[in-house]
Amino acid sequence: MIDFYYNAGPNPMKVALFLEESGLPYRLVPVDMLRGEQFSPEIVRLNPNSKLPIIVDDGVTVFDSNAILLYLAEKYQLFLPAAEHRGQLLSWLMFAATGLGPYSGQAVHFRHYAPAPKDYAQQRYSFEARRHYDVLEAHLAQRQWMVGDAYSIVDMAVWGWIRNMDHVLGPEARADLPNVVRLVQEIEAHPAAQAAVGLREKHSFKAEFDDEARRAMFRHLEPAK
Ligand SMILES: N[C@@H](CCC(=O)N[C@@H](CS)C(=O)NCC(=O)O)C(=O)O
Repeated sequence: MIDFYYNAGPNPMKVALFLEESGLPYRLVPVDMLRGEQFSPEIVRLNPNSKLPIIVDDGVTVFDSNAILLYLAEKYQLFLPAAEHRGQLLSWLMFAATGLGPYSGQAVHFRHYAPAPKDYAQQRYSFEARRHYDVLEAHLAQRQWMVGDAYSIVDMAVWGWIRNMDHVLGPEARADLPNVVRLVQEIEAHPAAQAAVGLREKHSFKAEFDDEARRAMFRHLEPAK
């Protein structure tokens, strides 16, 4: 049995999609990040970086969404591109892990949450996030799926973020990214994607971005001790 520590954020959603697509049995463990539950001793023991997702699979702990996708795909031999595409698999997974995800996350922060003055930072992160989506657009203009000729964990890894493109880049970006939009639509036609997105309804995650949430999410604003 797999314990899946999650919330409805882009990174946990990639793993939710894999679990739903695979049909593997799993148990949901909700972690409410706006209440700061990611800093509890239990979570820190599993992931010293205090972030989600985390899985515990028969006693084996794995954190970081792209590591989890690779671990599950290899262990259960599911959604792995053919061996000849190994180089592309690793390259695009790392692109998602080190570029698409972090730049999208920072673009969201500066677009929607950061206090002024923020023009320089917003411009920098919006530009870099958009650049990553443009790389995806050019890549997907040539092929149906991210790697090889079949749906794989790389599509799941990018889906977590590209499904939120309006929030990351602004809704106007869609018109320039038809192939990125197409991939989102293709994946979201799967019942597994609908099930993954629907998981959040099973728990009453905090929605209000109040002082408690700000303390949990913006720890850099706390006065130095
Ligand atoms: N590199 C990590 C990033 C994980 C991450 O940032 N997760 C967010 C949810 S999408 C989180 O747990 N945030 C809590 C926090 O920043 O305190 C991954 O891909 O899993």
